[in-house]
Amino acid sequence: MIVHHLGKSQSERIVWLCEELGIPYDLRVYDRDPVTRLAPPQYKALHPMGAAPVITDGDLVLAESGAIIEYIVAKHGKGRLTLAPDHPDFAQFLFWFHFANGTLQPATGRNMILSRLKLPDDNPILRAMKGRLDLALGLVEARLARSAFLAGSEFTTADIMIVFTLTTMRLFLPFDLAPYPAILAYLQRIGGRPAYRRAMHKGDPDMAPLLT
Ligand SMILES: N[C@@H](CCC(=O)N[C@@H](CS)C(=O)NCC(=O)O)C(=O)O
Repeated sequence: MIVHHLGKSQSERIVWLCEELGIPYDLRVYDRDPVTRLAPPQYKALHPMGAAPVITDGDLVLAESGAIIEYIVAKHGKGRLTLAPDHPDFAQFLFWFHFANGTLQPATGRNMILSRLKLPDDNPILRAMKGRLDLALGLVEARLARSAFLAGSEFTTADIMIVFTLTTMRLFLPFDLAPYPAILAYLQRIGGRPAYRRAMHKGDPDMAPLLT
């Protein structure tokens, strides 16, 4: 299996997952275009959507973070990093796994695009979208004030899904985590994981993870 990692992107999740599982994989790293910050043509050629992450596994070309994570965990996880339906936190696990890329990441993406339009601070769309992001971050904060990881006491792929948005995404949309002490404490726990440190070092050796 080849993990195609676009520098400073959501594909860091897949490198991290492989490191957590300790499975063999080949890593190919691609730099973003220095002007547009988009994926280079070689990356765009991998999949019709042209966005990171992408993996190739034999003839299979698979995109979309959630699909790739579910694919790898189903094939190689042996039950690790997920919660089974009979686990008391199963529904929490599902909620947070999907919340990460279904709500939080799109909220940051919309704010990133709006920030480029240089709208006045009182623009109603800007305020509404900022409000949505604050609401989502507040929900994560409340969850992490009560449990060590998103699904509960166990580290799962829900955590692997969300950490990009709380860290590397802030290169593209700077937002202050000072009002969210439980998120900051959580990021310190994440930064203490050897697999996370290995993944970030392999994928983005020139970047210190944005854990504060
Ligand atoms: N929902 C998709 C989002 C993919 C996405 O937007 N990836 C960004 C990286 S953070 C990308 O490839 N941007 C560069 C580009 O579009 O050229 C996923 O999670 O896989």
